[in-house]
Amino acid sequence: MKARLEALCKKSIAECSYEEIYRALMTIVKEESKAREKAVKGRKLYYISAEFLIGKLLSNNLINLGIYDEVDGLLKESGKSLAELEEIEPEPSLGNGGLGRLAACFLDSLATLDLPGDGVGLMYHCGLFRQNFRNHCQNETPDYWLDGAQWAEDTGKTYEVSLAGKEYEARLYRLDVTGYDGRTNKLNLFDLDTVDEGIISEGIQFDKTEIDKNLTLFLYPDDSDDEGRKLRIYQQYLMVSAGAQMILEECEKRGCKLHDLADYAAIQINDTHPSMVIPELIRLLGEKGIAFEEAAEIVTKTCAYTNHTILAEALEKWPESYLEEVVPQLMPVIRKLDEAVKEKTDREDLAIIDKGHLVHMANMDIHFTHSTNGVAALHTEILKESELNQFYQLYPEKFNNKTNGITFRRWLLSCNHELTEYIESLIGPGFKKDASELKKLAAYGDDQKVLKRLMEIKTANKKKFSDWLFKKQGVALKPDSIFSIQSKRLHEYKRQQLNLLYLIHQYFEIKNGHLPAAPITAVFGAKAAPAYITAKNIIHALLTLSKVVEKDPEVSKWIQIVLVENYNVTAAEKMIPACDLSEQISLASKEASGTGNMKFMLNGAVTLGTMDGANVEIADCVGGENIYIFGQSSRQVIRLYEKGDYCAREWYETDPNLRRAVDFIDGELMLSEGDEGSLRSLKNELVGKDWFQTFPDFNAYVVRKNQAVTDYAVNPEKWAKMALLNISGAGYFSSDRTIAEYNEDIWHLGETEEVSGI
Ligand code: 26Y
Repeated sequence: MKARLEALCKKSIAECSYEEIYRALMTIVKEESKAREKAVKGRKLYYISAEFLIGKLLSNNLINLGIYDEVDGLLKESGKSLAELEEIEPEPSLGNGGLGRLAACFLDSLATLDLPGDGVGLMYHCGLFRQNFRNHCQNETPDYWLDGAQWAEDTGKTYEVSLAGKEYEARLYRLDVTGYDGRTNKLNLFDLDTVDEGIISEGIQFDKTEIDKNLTLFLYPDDSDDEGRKLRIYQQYLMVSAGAQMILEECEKRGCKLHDLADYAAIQINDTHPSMVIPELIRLLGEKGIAFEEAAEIVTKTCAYTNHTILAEALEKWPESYLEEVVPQLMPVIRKLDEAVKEKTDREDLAIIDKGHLVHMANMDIHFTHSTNGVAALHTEILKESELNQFYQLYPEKFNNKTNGITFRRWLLSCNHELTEYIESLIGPGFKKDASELKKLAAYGDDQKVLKRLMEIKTANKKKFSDWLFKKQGVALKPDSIFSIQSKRLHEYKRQQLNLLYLIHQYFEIKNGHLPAAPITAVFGAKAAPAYITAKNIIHALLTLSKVVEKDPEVSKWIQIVLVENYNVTAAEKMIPACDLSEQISLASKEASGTGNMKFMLNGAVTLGTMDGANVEIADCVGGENIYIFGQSSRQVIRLYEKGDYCAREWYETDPNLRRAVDFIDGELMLSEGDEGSLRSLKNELVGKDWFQTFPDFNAYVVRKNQAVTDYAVNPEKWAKMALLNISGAGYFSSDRTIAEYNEDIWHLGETEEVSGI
């Protein structure tokens, strides 16, 4: 390895700059990955997704290729460190949140399990915006992550895509996805050569009509106007049309007669963003001489759909007129699909095109795929019993659950070396390939030596995170305080505002001499969608409160509030190992699964959460005594919505503690630091609406969180044991398990199946 590196750099490692070492290692990784490519037999998966939140690639690839320790040692010998080397790698900006990170974990697990499965998506030039804070507000700037050496390679292949009647060339870029001791699969990303970062001005503004220049600039461009919404359709179609052509081409190369497409390809549609792949495939099969009915059947057998939300606003519905303008070639197909449905049933809520001429993408997915899955047990139950009940009645056999998972390579082995090593010293290395072996850790639940060491590792990780944050943001943290962390997209349903209310409540308690059992460090990581005003107001309130607290020496002894700027995978890798209390406080029924919750538990944090999404299964795995659950149940929440008589103002008027906290938001102190309009409007939103029912859960949250803080402070052995049992109970949440289930129930990769009935 040493010789290879030095040959590439043409000098000794000690003499190389980090940039030179990085490029040389990239070359070596690419060569090693190539050696693990395998021919595909039978069915291959294509996971189509608008997001792939893959994170930095170097270290993860070194781990998966089994050469991390060797490289680490070599660098150390020359007075260099892998940790510093990692700093120079830009994080790919190809995703936003859980859905994108899930796609990345899935690619890792597919390759690790030696299953043939590629990703298909878009090569965004700036992806998701970069976040910074100014005047206690979120600002957005473009993230030019493509500058510098690239993992993705230009394949030289292009596909013609017709958008609004004009022809464009989609160029295919490819990057390797190598599994842990596994094969190499590919992530396929499309782009247009004509896209021009030069048209970006004033933050992340650009001309939305110049499609050839703007098409792949940003992920989720602002859709608050018609042009923005159409741009989303342009993007989606570029992805699915180029993707569908690539899939058909690959299958035909492997000898597939397109009548047998389902024997060669399984296509997983990640939420509704890639849904147009259904009519696009039918259209392409039609061009190759396959009649509509058969084409629709083939596509139904090939495709499967994953639902990630029950929030109505995230279930895409496009006006027929937009589709007619951007993808006129698809409309005849979509109308035929709609007619086929209408022949079967006249229920309006099952239609693809509704009376208001909106095309319901999720409806098309459920009718014309063979599988619809939710992403956690509770979520799937809610889909079957309420949100999609009409579909469940029609196609009970299509519905199934696939509880999400995370790859332990990135979220333990790579981000928490100390803990990994220590676990290995206790139970051996088997857990790295078979996560269920983590269970063996439970045997150490009463071993004081082990518990003590576990807490030492946690403290070391808190220090590391604190040092990193100090370098980045100039903020110093107290490692002996309890680190409560809420990191996830900023959204009202996730209820960062409930955490805000708790912190204000604590402010008053401290002022009144009721001190918490331990000092609390409340850490947030969250980006708000640029057009989502309430989300931005919540960020503003948190930043303002952070300043108010900081300025008050009496309170700042006990509470510190920190928002990590530009929260992304890299930041998460620092934050998660440092967490004591994992905040998973969404309104029950609203968080489909959550995956951060799994990452935190795996790294020895204890969850404070509602019975929502995968929290329910986490509680199952660790037992009720090792998790802090609070709040209304999903049943209660759903009933309250059905009755429609939730009145936030009543809660506000009858609960003095709550009222005190809410009034503080636009009280004198906050106004002395923050913006009146923004703070007022947040308060009004809460008192006048509180659509995600923070008020009914407020008291339970305060009580439960204080209980956790007290346990942490007065009963450290109990806390350490809970942490240990959380790690040992995390095995179920490996994405290897999830992918094995998808494969078993939906994909059957690498097998050929007799085609019948077509
Ligand atoms: C187009 C727009 C409306 C939109 C943009 C992004 C819609 C949805 C999304 C992203 C959704 C997302 O990240 N969902 C999360 O998926 C995770 C993986 O299944 C879940 O764990 C998490 O609960 C869910 O919020």
